[in-house]
Amino acid sequence: MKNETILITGACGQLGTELVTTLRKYYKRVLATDLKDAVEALGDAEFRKLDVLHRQGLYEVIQKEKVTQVYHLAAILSATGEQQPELAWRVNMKGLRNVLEICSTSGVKKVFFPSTIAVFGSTTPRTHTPQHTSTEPATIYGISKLAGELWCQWYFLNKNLDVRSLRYPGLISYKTKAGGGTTDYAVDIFFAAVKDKKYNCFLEKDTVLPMMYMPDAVRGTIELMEAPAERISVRTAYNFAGFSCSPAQIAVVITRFIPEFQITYAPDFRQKIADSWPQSIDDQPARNDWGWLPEYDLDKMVEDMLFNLLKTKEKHTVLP
Ligand code: VAH
Repeated sequence: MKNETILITGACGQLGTELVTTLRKYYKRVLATDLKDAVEALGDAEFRKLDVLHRQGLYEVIQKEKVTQVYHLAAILSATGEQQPELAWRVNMKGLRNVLEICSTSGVKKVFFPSTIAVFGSTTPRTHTPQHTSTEPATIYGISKLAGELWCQWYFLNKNLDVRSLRYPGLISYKTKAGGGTTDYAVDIFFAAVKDKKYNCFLEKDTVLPMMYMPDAVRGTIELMEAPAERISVRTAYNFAGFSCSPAQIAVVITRFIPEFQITYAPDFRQKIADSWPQSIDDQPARNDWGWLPEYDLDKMVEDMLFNLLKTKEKHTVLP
C-alpha cells in the first residue's frame, strides 16, 4: 500500500466511482469528493461533499489532509454543456484553475485531468486522428477541455506541476450510469436491452465513435499516473483509444446474447455533436511513451457488460 492520500473530485460520476474503488487497492487513503451526496457505488470509501468552485474549501481540504495526488474529474459533459454553456464553462474552467493553482502551491505531487476526443472538431481528420492535428471543437465542453489541456501544460512548464491527462473516448460501464454525455447511448443500450429487450437510440445507426470499456480506462489512467515523469512527452493530453463502433454494431453483438433485442433510432441534438467528433483515434504516442495497450474490443466488452448486468438482474429478481 502506497502511503499517500489521493483526492478525487467528481467521485460520484461514471469514471469517479470506479477510480475510487481501484485506487483504494493501492493507496493508503483515497478521499472521494463530489458536489452531490455519496452514491452507493462508492461503498464504504471515505467521502465528503466538496465544491471545486469554492477555492478556499478546496485549499483547506488539500492542506489539512496532506493530499499528495488529485484526480480532478468534476466536469459538465458535452450534451449538458450545450444546454447550459455558462455552467459548463464555469465548472470546467474555474474548477480546473482552482485545482491547478492550489496544487501548484500545496506540494501536491501529481494531478490528473480528464480531457476528451471532444477537443477535436470538423476540421480534424476523422479516422486515425493523430496526436497533433487541427483542434477546433464545436461544443463548449470541447472548448473548455481544450483550454484545460493548455492550462495543464502551462502549469507544467511554468510552475513545474506534474499534471497528466488523457483524451477519453466514450466510456462504457455497468456499475454507474453515465450522465450528460453524447456517448451515453453506449451505456443506456445495455440497461435497456436487459430490462426491456429494446432501445430507442438518440444517434443514427451508423454513427461511428471511439469507445473504451471502463476496466481499460481505469487501468490506463493509473498506468499513466504511475509512469516515470521522464516518460511523459505530452503535457496537454494523450490520445487514448480502445475500439470504435456504431449503435448498429453494438446492437448486432447484443442480439447474439439476447436474440429478441430490438433497436430503433430517433436522433436528437446530440447527433450534431457526434458528427463533429472523430471516428477513430491514433494513440501511438501513449503506446510508445508509457506502454498503453487496451485489452477490450467490442465483442469482449458486450459479453462482459451483459454478463454483469444479467447477473445483477438475477440477484435482484430472486431477492424477496
Ligand atoms: C461525452 N462521455 O459524451 C463524454 C465523452 C467523448 C465523449 O467526453 O460528453
